[in-house]
Amino acid sequence: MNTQRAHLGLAIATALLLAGCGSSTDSTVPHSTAPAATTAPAEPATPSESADDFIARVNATQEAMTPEITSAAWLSSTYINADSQRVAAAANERMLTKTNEFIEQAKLYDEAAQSPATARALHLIKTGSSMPAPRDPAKLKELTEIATRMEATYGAGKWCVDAGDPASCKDIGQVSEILAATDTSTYDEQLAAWNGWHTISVPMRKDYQRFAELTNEGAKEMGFANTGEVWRAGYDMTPAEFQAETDRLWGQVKPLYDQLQCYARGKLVDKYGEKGQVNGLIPAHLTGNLWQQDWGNLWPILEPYKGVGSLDINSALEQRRDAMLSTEVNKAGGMGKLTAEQQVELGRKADFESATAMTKLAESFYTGLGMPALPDSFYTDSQLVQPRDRDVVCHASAWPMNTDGEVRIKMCIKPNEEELTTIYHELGHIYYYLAYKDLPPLFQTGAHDGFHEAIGDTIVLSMTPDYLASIDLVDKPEVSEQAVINSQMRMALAKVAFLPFGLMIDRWRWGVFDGSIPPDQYNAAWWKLKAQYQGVGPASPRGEDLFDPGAKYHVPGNTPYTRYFLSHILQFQFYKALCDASGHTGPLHQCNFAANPEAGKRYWAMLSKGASQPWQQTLKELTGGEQMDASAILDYFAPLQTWLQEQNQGQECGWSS
Ligand code: X8Z
Ligand code: ZN
Repeated sequence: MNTQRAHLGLAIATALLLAGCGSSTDSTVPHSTAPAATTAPAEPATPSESADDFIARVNATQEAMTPEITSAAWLSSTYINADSQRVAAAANERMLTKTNEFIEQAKLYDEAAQSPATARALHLIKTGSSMPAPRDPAKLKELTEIATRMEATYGAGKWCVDAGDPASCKDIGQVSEILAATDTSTYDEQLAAWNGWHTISVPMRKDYQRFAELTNEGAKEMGFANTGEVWRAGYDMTPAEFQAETDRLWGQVKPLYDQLQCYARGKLVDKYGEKGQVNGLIPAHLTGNLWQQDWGNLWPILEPYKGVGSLDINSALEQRRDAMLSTEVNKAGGMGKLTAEQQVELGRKADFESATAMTKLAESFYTGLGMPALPDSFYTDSQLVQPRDRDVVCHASAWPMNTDGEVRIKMCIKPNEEELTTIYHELGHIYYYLAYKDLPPLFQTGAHDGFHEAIGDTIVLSMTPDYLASIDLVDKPEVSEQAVINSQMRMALAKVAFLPFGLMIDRWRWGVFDGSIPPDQYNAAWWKLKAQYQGVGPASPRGEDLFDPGAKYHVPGNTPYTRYFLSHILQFQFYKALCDASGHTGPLHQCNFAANPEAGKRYWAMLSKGASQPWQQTLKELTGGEQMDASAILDYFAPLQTWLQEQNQGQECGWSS
């Protein structure tokens, strides 16, 4: 579910269930033994029920249904088996049916006079669906089966080097480790791992085609042209205006991305020779990341000034985990006293202690701003490390289990920098849930989904070298121009590299939903968009027998993705506003608002508004402006952009897609 709004299922999204990157009730449940829904759009609102009463009933229903639905979804994501899926399917089918019923009823009040709060709630009901479901019960059931199957296929996905030998199979964590080791894995090893992971999505191809047909049918019944239009309707502007907004924002940041692409490509060519590029494109398997969305693992190749201002957080986290293991081993009387099985157990214990310590570190940033401590149940009920005995969906997510502040995260944490920042990201969702938990359930979601994704990332921007030193993750930072460039590059490999990726995934899905990308061009269109936006290409042609979009979680998981692009613009706006509130003067990238009560107060005030008002108003209250705007990210990276331009002088930058 994920999704920001998903509320009563897929659709109403508003709230609950999916508000962050949460579960997937909406998208995953397999098939159901629940009572069949009726084809009728639901009982019409009776004349005796006013719009206010209708909204009160939706809120009460949401509050009542949420715990069971989220529990079922949680089980099916943390214990992938037929039973958990059956239970989740039944819950999901009930929820989808209810959602369709409420959407139909909400339309009956289009002309009625109503309070602003009721009008807002009605609007959210009609636009909050990420998986519009057909009314026909048989088709609704088929949709839930497909969605469940796709997510389970992804969650259990493995690349088996030798098809006959289960011991040769690698899960996403193991494949990612091969790609991440850009300084030790060879070109061919990275290529094999990348190709291997992209075999897991081949079986999803037919399912995705049918999924698009079925959700399009649901969208049309709701009064939209197709599913993509439903997704674009959730931004307090028309779908067409929203699309134009994303083009405008991309136009603002593209010159910065182009410089980074050019610099990275040059370094890859230095390392790999002509194999370091494909017609000006960066080879997809060489970026240290399965999807080329975060280039942080290219640090050994792209570090501007070797060793200046050590920012090796990975080593610090690994050392901490190893120290935890040593303590455990010593307590047990030394390694020599332990059986192989006991050694594995102690390793697991150290993994769990390390993951818990990393989570508490992230929590301390939020409490330092004056936000509440996480409830005890967060630590007892979250999944922090990957279980050994079963398949789970490892993709990180944050879950509101009810409408009253019971929250959890689901991750497979390892001791490295990428995972640490993901914890900060997930806690952003969690603190949003906690801040708006006293609003009516329909308003318990982000101002828009990009806000939800930006909360934790804004905190990550505040993790300057100074801050990292203050929590002993790096040595006292060096102050020099070279250190600034190194630190900016570290951030750009995560934030700037991401921008075109954040845009292209839904460019592809919008095209699938509106029919401009027909099924026999799924893969070709995917790579065309990757070339156009990211300047990335495959090492060898990818045919239509493959289904490369399915190898990225959010496609089988049906999580709209433009939210992350918006988040990467917005988080710099939030950061600037909180820096201003904390009294920061000087270059934006040097600001660290940790422990500043004024910043904390203003942030919490924004979070507490949830979706109770248009996002433009919420943005204005924090930043003073009503528009998403890239000037803050450009201001932040100004030193790096100048440096990149100098480095790239004489290079032929750019590519043709
Ligand atoms: O999916 C996520 C989060 C959960 S909302 C872990 N993110 C996107 C991704 O991994 O593709 C965070 C950044 C982008
Ligand atoms: Zn998220």
